[in-house]
Amino acid sequence: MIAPDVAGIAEKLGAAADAATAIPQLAAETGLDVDTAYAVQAALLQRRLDAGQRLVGLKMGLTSRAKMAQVGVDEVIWGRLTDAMRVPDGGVVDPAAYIHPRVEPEVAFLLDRLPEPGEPVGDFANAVRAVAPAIELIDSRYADFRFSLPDVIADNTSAAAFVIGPWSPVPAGLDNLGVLLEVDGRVAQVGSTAAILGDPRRALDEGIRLAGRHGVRLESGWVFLAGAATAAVPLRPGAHVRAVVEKLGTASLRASL
Ligand code: OOG
Ligand code: MG
Repeated sequence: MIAPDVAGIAEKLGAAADAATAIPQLAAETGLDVDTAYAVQAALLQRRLDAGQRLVGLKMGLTSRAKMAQVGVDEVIWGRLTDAMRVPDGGVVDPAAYIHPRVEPEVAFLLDRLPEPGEPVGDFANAVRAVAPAIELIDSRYADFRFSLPDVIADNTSAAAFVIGPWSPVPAGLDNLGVLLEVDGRVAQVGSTAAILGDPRRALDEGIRLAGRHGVRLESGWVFLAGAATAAVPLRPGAHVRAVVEKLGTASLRASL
């Protein structure tokens, strides 16, 4: 089989996001494996940097069983966040700018002093300056929100937008905080931060390890999304969405009509 066309695949995925138009899955047809899929993801990031965006962080995906089960992929993955994806807390997003947007509750970390590559995080309170409740808006560029592992990695792990709530100092424990996703004042999903690899702090170890395999080193000042604790729900026009994390507070967004 001829080597997959990394630049060509990245261009297809980037154009699909720009036009908010789904494309067919492409990993099976192009022979894309996980390593090559991360190369596509890097090319997609470069496309955004060329358009003037800035890399501001990293997101984990499929760190909870609820998420793995929802999408039928059971490996932890990671993607890149740029400044253009950030929506202010309480801000408005236009659902028509996306293909089939979904929202999910997350915990965000503001990174501080990180260990050398290959070393464990050790003292979490040293590595992380602050924590916050967050919402991730995901939008697979593939038809019907269906994909294989290399497909979703190439598609920057469905990253589309994110909202960070108020930052707090790192609390003593993060491993068993209640998580709610509310839509229009009604509870849509309930979970616990324990669903995120047993403790969301572990997501940072995994992020450092997995991104390090591809030569990416996390940086001080970056935002880090630990992965959703619950399944994601579709974002409908006009919806008001809140993610509530016990002890950390609330992040919210509104979808325009
Ligand atoms: C993949 C992205 C998963 C998470 O928090 O688990 C993710 C997807 O569900 O489309 O962001
Ligand atoms: Mg997520």
